[in-house]
Amino acid sequence: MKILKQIAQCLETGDDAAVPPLVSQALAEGLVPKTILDEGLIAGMNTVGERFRIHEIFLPDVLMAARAMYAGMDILKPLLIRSGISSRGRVVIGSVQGDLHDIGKNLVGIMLKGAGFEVIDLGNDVGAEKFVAAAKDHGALAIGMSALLTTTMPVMKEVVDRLKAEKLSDRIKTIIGGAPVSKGYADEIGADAYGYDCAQAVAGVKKLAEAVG
Ligand code: B1M
Repeated sequence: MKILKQIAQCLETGDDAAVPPLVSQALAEGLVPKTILDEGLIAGMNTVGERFRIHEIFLPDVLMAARAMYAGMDILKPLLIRSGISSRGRVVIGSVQGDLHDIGKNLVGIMLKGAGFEVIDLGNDVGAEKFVAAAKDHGALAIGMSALLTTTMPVMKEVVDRLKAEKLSDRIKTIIGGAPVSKGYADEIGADAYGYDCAQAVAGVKKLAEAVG
């Protein structure tokens, strides 16, 4: 669809001013928010990531793309969050220590809120101790961790290990995700669930909520 391609292209050119009117236009044309997110904003960001990987573009371009992504997410956010739903439980989320990537984590938070969970977002660069302390303080049923760098993924294991050491793993579950993370890695470190994308993150947390009762 032409409008989705235009949105994706705005991310590639870092044109954050052009994104909101295009997203509004796409909505007016009857496209659902999830399609605009997946096939417009995320598709554009994927191209940016690939071009960055092969050194066709550089860090400032990626930053501009992130700004354009957020300009679009601002419009979609209220549409993705349904209001007035009673809480299905609390979930603590964050990007792990050393990791400043927060777009995917924020999307996971938006979708969890939309599914009726209360979300305590610790932001980015969050260490194991802080994750566990926040989950205890808020009586959370799960900790959701996001990592975009292979170098920061080990923090996820630290959280899992800390929960085990404090004998909390029965009542505080873990779910992990992010581009370099896989189901295999989740199994390897003993995380309770893995989400390939934000929709799977919601499905995973729902299952965990059932498991902890
Ligand atoms: Co960076 N970066 N970046 N970056 N960046 C990547 C991750 C990279 C793959 C790019 C590349 O080389 N192709 C690469 C990592 C390589 C590696 O580790 N193997 C990389 C690098 C190297 C770096 C720096 C080191 C660059 C440098 O400084 N030389 C640096 C590190 C900074 C740091 O964190 N300490 C850096 C910096 C940045 C910016 C700040 C410029 C910016 C981030 C801005 C921001 O987040 N506010 C940025 C961006 C934008 C990217 C790419 C291009 C896009 C990431 C993104 O937002 N994608 C990325 C390339 C890529 O991933 N293709 C790249 C869109 C987002 C919706 O997807 O976050 O994957 P994602 O979330 C998905 C799923 O993964 C899942 O759901 C979401 C979709 O529904 N998901 C979960 C995410 N979290 C989940 C949690 C769950 C479940 C599912 O459960 C709890």
